[in-house]
This record gives sequence, structure tokens and C-alpha cells, in this order.
Amino acid sequence: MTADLFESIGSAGPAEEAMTDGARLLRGFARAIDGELIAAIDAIVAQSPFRRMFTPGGHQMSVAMTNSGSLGWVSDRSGYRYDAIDPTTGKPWPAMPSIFRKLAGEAAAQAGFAGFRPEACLINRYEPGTKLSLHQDRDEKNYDQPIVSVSLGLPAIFLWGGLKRADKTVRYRLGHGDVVVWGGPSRLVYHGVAPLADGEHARLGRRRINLTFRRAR
Ligand code: MD3
Ligand code: FE
Repeated sequence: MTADLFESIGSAGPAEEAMTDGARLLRGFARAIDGELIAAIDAIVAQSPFRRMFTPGGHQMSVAMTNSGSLGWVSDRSGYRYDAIDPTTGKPWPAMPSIFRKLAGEAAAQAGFAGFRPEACLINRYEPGTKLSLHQDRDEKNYDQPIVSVSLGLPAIFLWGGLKRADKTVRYRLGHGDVVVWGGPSRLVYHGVAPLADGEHARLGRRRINLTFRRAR
């Protein structure tokens, strides 16, 4: 992985070059297929609705979530895990649409991870004020596999820290259609999302939706 991290198609600001090794920002990579992505999300949400899960500590998350794929990320009082069954519906999560697989595979390949075949797509919904506290993603079995993230709708300030929670964070703006591939040395970095600023997006209104594609097992 190259050191000119967050190398971007389009606009690479000076802050982007200062980022940690192992992540790659593909600015606007998903923009041309945004309508198809939003239609696919609507179909998933019609089967497995957005819900605000509880953390093992008993706090309700402000981000609303659902999943598609053979496994979905869930959190409740007993912990965080990947499960084939949606606990809200008692049924399997909706299948991962082929447009999702194709996008995730192409983005990963572009960032140097050929053959990425995610089995889980976590769908996060942010409304004004919604935030995601600093955390690591460590519920997956294999940290050699990257995570691909797709941002849609209102822009968010993404917080990017280090391998320790107390490490200082830098901020990046992730906008509609931006795709980030996180792997290698960046895979276990602490990260989060600042409270979403209010606004109106032409396609999604007062919302931001983020897709994260993972290999969970
Ligand atoms: C860096 N989601 O779902 S996406 C998450 O915008 C999550 O909804 C955020 O963090 C969101 O766990 C951030 C970008 C992202 C996703 C996974 C990562 C960055 C990551 C895993 C490791 C390092
Ligand atoms: Fe995360």
C-alpha cells in the first residue's frame, strides 16, 4: 500500500495526503450508479427495516441500521456479532443486490484488493445530529480483508484516529458517491462520524446513508 494515502480521483487536498497508510479514497466512485443504489436500499429496507440497536452497555445507538447479505452485523445486550437472521423479522437478511457486489469488488480491486467478495453489507442511516462514537471494527474474523465504505446523501465529517483510542483524530469530509477502501495498516484504526449537520440532499433529503461491505468470517 502506498504512503500517499487517501489518494483521490479528482481532488486530493493536502490534509488527505497526511493520512495513515492503508486507506484509499475513491471520490465520486459510486456517483454514476446512485439511483440504482438508492432503489436497492429502498427494497432492502422494505424487507428489513432500519432500527436503532442497543450496545452491550445498554445505550441505544443514534445511527439506525439494517443489513443485506448472508450475514448482518447486530448489537444487543449480549454483544456484537454477525448473524444470518434479522432479529427484528426472524428471517434471513435480504440478499445482497448484484449492483452492491459489483461496486464493492471493483472499488476493492482499484485499491489493490483483487477478489474481494463481501458477504455482509451493513447499511447505516444518519439524520441531523446522529453520530457514531470512536470505535474499532473488530467483530470480523479476518483482518486481512478490507472494508469498503460507500457514502450517499448529506456529507459527513469522518473522524480518523490511530491504533489507540486516545490518539489524535483528523477529519475528512465524505460526500455523496465517495467510496473508501480500508485495509492493511488502516484496518484497526479508531474511527467515527461527527454529529451530522442538517441540510437537504437532492436524492436523499435530510439523510446520509453509508454502506459498509465486509468479509465477516
Ligand atoms: C476504518 N461506519 O459501520 S464508514 C461502521 O460512516 C462505521 O457509517 C461509518 O464506522 C459510517 O463501523 C464509517 C468508513 C469506515 C468503515 C469501516 C472502517 C472506516 C473504517 C473499518 C476500519 C477502519
Ligand atoms: Fe466502523
